[in-house]
Amino acid sequence: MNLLKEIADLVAMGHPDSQSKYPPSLAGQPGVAEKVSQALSEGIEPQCILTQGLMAGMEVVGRRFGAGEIFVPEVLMASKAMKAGVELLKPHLASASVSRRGVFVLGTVQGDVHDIGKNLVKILTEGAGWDVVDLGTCVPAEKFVEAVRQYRPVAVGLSALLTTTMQEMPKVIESLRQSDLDVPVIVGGAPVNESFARSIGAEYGRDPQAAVEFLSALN
Ligand code: B12
Repeated sequence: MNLLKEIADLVAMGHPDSQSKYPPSLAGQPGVAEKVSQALSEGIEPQCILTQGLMAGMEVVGRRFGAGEIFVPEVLMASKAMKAGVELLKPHLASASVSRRGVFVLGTVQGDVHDIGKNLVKILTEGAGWDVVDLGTCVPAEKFVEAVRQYRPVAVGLSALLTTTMQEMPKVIESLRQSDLDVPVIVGGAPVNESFARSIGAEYGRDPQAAVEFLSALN
């Protein structure tokens, strides 16, 4: 669908909305926000806009960044553009009518500032009925322990986007176990996979839906 491709391209170019002067070639022209609104009003499924529009654009950014074709400032603009779209989708992805099912503690591990994926997990688990305690980014193991003591969640979700910071995940699990907190943990993020998750005693979550299914199976 053309509109979804346009949204993906606008994310990749880092143009959040018509107010944004970045990139100069698109100043004053509709950005991600306007195109997402248009897609919603045309009745395109919010989930489709998310995956085939916003996330598809971010995938392109990831490839270009990895190949050294673009740098951190461009990636930051793309993240801003993606967030502008996610904000508009939020009310459609999260339905207020579902009954509350328990607490899910979520955070990006220490040393890691990536939060786009974590925020999507938050939106979709909240939408499915969990009260999400979002500890944010760069969260040290002790903070997870404190939050589990305080909120007694159904489960904990950890996100990491760097091969270095995914090594924090076993540390969090270790700290929870040493504190006698036997709470199930689900881990996700681009470098994480099934076998890594299994090796540290956690469940693997490829995407936010995996977190929803994991939580549903527990509760
Ligand atoms: C955006 C981005 C940034 C932005 C982050 C902005 C923000 N607010 O998040 C900025 C510019 C700050 C950034 C910084 C850096 N980044 Co960066 N970044 C990216 C990029 C392009 C996209 C990540 C993203 O948001 N993807 C979109 C979301 C939706 O996908 P996702 O996060 O994977 O989440 C999905 C799933 O993984 C899953 N999920 C995620 N978490 C969880 C948790 C649970 C519980 C569950 C169930 C599921 C789940 O659900 C999500 C939806 O499906 C990736 C490239 C890539 N392909 O991942 C590089 C990437 C992750 N970054 C990279 C690097 C190297 C860096 C820097 C070190 C660069 C530098 N030289 O400074 C710094 C590190 C900063 C730090 N200390 O954290 C590398 C990592 C390499 C590696 N293997 O370790 C990557 C892979 C780029 C590359 N190809 O080289 N980055």
